[in-house]
Amino acid sequence: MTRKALFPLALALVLAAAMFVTLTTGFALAKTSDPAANAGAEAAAATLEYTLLTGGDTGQLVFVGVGGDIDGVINPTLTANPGDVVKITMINGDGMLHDVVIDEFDARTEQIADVDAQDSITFTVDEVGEYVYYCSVPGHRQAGMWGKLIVGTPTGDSATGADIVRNPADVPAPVGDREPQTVRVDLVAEEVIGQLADGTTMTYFTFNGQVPGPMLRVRVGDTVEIHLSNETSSQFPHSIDFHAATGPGGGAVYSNINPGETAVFSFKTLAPGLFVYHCATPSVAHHIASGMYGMILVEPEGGLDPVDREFYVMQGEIYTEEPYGTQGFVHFDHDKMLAEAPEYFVFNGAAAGLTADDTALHAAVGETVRIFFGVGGPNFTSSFHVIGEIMDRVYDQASLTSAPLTDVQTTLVPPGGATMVEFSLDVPGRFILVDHALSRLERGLVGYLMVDGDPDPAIFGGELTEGSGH
Ligand SMILES: [Cu+2]
Repeated sequence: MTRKALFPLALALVLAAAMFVTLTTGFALAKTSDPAANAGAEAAAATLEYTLLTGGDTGQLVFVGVGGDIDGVINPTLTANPGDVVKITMINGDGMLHDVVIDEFDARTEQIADVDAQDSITFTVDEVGEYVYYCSVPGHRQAGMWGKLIVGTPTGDSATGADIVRNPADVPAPVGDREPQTVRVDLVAEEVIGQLADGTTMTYFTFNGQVPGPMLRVRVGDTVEIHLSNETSSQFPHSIDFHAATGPGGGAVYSNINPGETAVFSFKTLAPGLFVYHCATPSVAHHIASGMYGMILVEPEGGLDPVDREFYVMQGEIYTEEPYGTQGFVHFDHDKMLAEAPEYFVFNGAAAGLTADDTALHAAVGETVRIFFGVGGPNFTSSFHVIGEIMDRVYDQASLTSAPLTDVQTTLVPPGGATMVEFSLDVPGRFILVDHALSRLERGLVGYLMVDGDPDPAIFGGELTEGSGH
């Protein structure tokens, strides 16, 4: 009890000490213009300083940033520019044995276990890249004591990350007419630095490395056996909630797992439909905004009518500290998320994600198209619309047991909801998928349906007037 009561005070003292150290070092920096004074004075050469406190008051095996932009941030991402001399000071805040190591720079503090004891590493970063700092005491990195040092991706420099956009044609084959069975599904929670836009990257939380997670396809009456693993390298716990499941949390009660763990649970599909699944680990909205959502199609008995092309598209919002269009690595902004003020709106995870030739939807005149469309969100309802098309059939709210709406221009899809739309293609050209709340188009929400074939002037014809611009 006493120890607990004293702890915040101890922490305050540590923080004060850390600030004092930073201040005095700052003075030292200012004063050491005499080269002789630099001899053996490593700290004075540092152009960038960070302080990390072990544990802090979190009760977890983590580093907590002290001072500046990283103050209070768990496992903060440290940034530097090539040529910087970086000093990282570790202060022991929990009385357990720890160190800070960055392999690439051969930088390693002493291992210290005394509360308030500290040590630092100073090294020069030359190469642009992403590095990991971690505690090398056995088990500590796995338990969560690691973070990133990113060199050379500040605002203004473009960045490249993993391609996280799921191809909209990545749809499983129809189930069709078969008896119910047990279907095993393996999912992996993966945290990746992915390409948000041209020259812009961010940390995504994904199922199986892409956004949305894989489309799953079963029939009503099937038992779905989920094996969810959380990668060892993850920094957060993750879980999964299936809207297709009947039971508390949609499965989240069985699946909240730490890095390195695997959960297994099953549910029976009692109703057909197109259902969203998503991570349900708090802050749930943060995990969803980072890309952790997907859909499962539960086909009715006998399956769906065949069509020529099926596509899988999901909409989401992304909340970053940096304004829309900023180059480089951008950071998640919790306040903007609570204010529901996103910087980006995305189809399949990235700004303009479905406009490249290899990620656009492709079809031909005379074909029938079915789009499985859902909203991961977390917050914004979509007014889903395909510019230049009329949807022949809309399975409103993704209900497959109701008759579809016919001849629809725009359909509403709420967060955590879906729709199934079908239409035939009469003329060629580029048809544009949007949310008809069109401000969002200017924040990245756009996809192309490219249709090949011969024009039919009886359906759509005319002449481009000279000077009309387009
Ligand atoms: Cu998660």
